[in-house]
Amino acid sequence: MNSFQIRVSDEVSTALSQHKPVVALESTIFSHLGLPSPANLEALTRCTAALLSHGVVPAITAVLDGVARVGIDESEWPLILGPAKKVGERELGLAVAQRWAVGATTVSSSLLLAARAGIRVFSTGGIGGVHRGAETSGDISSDLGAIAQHHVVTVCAGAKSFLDLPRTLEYLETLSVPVLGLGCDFFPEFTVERGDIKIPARVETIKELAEIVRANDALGRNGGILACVPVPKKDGLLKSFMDEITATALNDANKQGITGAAVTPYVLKFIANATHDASVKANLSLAENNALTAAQLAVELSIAQ
Ligand code: PSU
Ligand code: MN
Repeated sequence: MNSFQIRVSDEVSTALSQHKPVVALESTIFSHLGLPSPANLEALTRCTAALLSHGVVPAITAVLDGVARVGIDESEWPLILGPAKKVGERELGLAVAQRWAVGATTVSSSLLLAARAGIRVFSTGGIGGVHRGAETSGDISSDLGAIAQHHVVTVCAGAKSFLDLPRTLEYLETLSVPVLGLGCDFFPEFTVERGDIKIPARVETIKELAEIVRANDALGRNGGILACVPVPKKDGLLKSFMDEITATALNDANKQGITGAAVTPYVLKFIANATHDASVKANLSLAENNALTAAQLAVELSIAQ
């Protein structure tokens, strides 16, 4: 027998055994791959505080010293804030077997870890999706398959606006993922103040969202659900402004020959520089807001148990 197993922190496992609310968080967004320093620490602090303010236990996922972890405490935060290797779901086994020092988990690997630990709600910024030009590059984030597969609700501000959003939504439909807009008619576009693609379904309240989660459970659907919340209005960026910057960023990535897993971190960084960090401010705001929403959902689901 090998000893490859997921290490769930005492705090998280106690909360789960007592049916207390727990929300999983990924670590890529908090690493240098997702946000520049010191905004990454601010994001981690604000997201964690948002969960704690609702009495929810944060369960940050990561690979540390070759161990897949669910729930890391504050003394270990510096590890994920520093240099890290991106760990999608397919890299998890690799990172464990090869004992990677610090693996930053993406949406897909976090969902696997959350599901194995028995956590029902996961919060992130914007999910990955179908990249523009995917018809030739074939670049489709493994986030989508993982959202469909794992029995976890992902709370997000839609998908990153530099993706091909209509195709991302089509793909989610193909995978049979319920896509719900909380108080919004349009699929949120990450840091953009208002999207313009109609969302498949709108819900008004957290209670309604929880009811949909329970109905899916009762029907024996074992996959995930995508709950979308727009970036708070005061921090959202203008669509026309972002469209222009995105076009330049993608052009630049293309010219530099950036492909595969490197595309998302490269484009995020380019946009942060080009917007003089307004995109970073929006990213922090939406990540915190998603954590607040996820916290409310986790509380609602835990009450009904
Ligand atoms: N959203 C952010 N920042 C990020 C990401 C998403 O605001 O860094 C990361 C997430 O970890 C997501 C990943 O799972 O990008 C998707 O990468 P790719 O497109 O290579 O699958
Ligand atoms: Mn990709």
